Amino acid sequence: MLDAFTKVVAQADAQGTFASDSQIDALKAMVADGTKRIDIVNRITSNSSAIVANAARSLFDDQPNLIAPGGNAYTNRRMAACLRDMEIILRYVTYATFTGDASVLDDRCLNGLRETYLALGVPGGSVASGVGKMKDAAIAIANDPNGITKGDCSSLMAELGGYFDRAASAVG
Ligand code: PEB
Repeated sequence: MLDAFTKVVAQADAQGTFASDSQIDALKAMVADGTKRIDIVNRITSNSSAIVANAARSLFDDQPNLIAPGGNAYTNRRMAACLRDMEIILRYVTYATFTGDASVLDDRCLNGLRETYLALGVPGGSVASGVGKMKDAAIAIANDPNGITKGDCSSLMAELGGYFDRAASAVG
């Protein structure tokens, strides 16, 4: 598991070089935006239940076959597993956002997930659609200008969206 800083160090060390100017500039920009980054993680974390529940409701509205007999989220056990999976994915997206690096998401959540879903018969495209719904909700909450000092969060929102896209395309 790397963060944006350890990734730069690992890359530079592998080449036996000092960190480059552009790498230092990128990390400087990350530090300058650090409070915004932590605010984003905090907002998503404290709204995680609503983000998961609303995305799942909307997914089952779109794809009612999932909760009908024979569907992959049919029975309380599978429904619980489904909500838990969405929560796990959201949790790893917050970790990646926190560290500014996708490796924690890749290594501990997405690696092998497609194969797991194939083996279980869980429809990966439906999971991807649920992740897309969590993305929209998370960005709406994290990017809400009300009740917070206003600033430009566009690059952080693009980064956050990228982690959701990465999760969706890993299973979809
Ligand atoms: C991944 N999900 C399931 C299992 C595993 C994961 C390992 C099998 C074991 C179990 O049932 O608990 N676990 C999960 C994950 C990590 C992990 C992401 C990362 C660290 O450790 N069913 C649907 C929806 C979708 C869904 C499309 C969006 O119809 C999910 C939610 N996952 C789902 C379901 C099961 C499952 C298991 C229903 C149970 C499948 C079954 O037992 O038939």
